[in-house]
Amino acid sequence: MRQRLVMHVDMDAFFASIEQRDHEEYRGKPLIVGGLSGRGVVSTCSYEARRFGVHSAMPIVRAKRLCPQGIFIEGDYAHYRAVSQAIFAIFARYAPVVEPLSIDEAFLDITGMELLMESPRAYAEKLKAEIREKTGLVASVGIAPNKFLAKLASDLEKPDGLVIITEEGKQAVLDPLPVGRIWGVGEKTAARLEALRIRTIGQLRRTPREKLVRSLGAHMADHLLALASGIDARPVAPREAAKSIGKEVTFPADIESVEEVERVLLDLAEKVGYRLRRKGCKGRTIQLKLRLGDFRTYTRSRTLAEATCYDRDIYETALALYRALGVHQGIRLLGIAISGFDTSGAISLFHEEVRKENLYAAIDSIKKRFGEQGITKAHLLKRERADDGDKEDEV
Ligand code: TTP
Ligand code: MG
Repeated sequence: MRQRLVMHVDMDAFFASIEQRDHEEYRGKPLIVGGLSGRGVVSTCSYEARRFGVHSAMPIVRAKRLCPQGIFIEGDYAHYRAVSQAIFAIFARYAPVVEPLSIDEAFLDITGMELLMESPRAYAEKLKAEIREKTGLVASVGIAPNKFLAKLASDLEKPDGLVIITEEGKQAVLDPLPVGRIWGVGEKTAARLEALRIRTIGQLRRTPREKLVRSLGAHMADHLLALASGIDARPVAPREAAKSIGKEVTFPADIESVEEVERVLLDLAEKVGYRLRRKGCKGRTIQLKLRLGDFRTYTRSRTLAEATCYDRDIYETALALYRALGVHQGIRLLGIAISGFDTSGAISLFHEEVRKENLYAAIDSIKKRFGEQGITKAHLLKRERADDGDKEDEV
């Protein structure tokens, strides 16, 4: 197979850098962007603030203790989204295929573009310079033969980084790093590996497959061994706008009570809402799916007057649909999906909207850091059930 060339670009201290660009008085200072209410969390902070130990998803209260001289601001998410669009417009001119990962980062497949570049390094320097010129912001770039290594590379010399990992050099870079640097290794997997005394990627790579399979299962073991060897065949794939976003769950034993249905719907609504907000979109049509033990399946939907991305709206609509259906027993599967996306992306400036956006931004910040279980109603954590995963219908 021809060697690929993948570039990963990630903006440095994105929200904070935008604010420092726009406000001279913030430059060179520890600046913290986040929800300022009592229970708010840090969205991000300038590198000056990171020296005090402040980081994303930390409670604001703690950030204030660590860095009392810091400047604390709420942030303007609509503004950050607009800047993000300008950056993605630049990306689009540097690669035929761009895969957005979040508001400030993307993979660019630059395989076969040698004619356009003196060298991969010169190409990345040109891109960084153009971003700086057009937006006044600094990006870190990683280039490697695959996505995993490219993402790792962009992070190695942040801020203002530019790191190239080659096929020949990859093992030397990977081996000393802690296993937590592998994309997808969260606290749980890291703890399992720690129990096997595997701390570095090098140790992981040299562990017999069977030993890993016993602890993590074949699927995870193979996945980790490949990444530890710097192998990752996942293609850079553009994300088409999804037509619908949904989540459904199948229960190990059919559920029999209305209370239980309500709890599950709340959980599903929170998950769907979170994913909508991460994509920065709102939907108007909410669909409920319900399957009985005998596989009879019902779907019901309702279109709201206004598009939403809020858990409460999604939950209340799904609940109303469920109540109207009048089926209360022997439920095998429940799902919620939302479609009819609002493409304008316009954000209402009414106070109530802003307050809600900030509240949900704070919730999402925690979820992004700790996974979707980061914030959820405590009683949901007690439930054991099979999760059918995310559903996203590509156009
Ligand atoms: P990141 O790229 O993770 O962080 P960053 O750009 O601020 O800093 P770095 O130089 O380390 O890349 O996230 C991009 C933006 O997403 C960030 O500026 C704010 C937002 N964000 C949150 O709102 N909450 C979070 O928990 C995280 C991690 C990011
Ligand atoms: Mg970033």
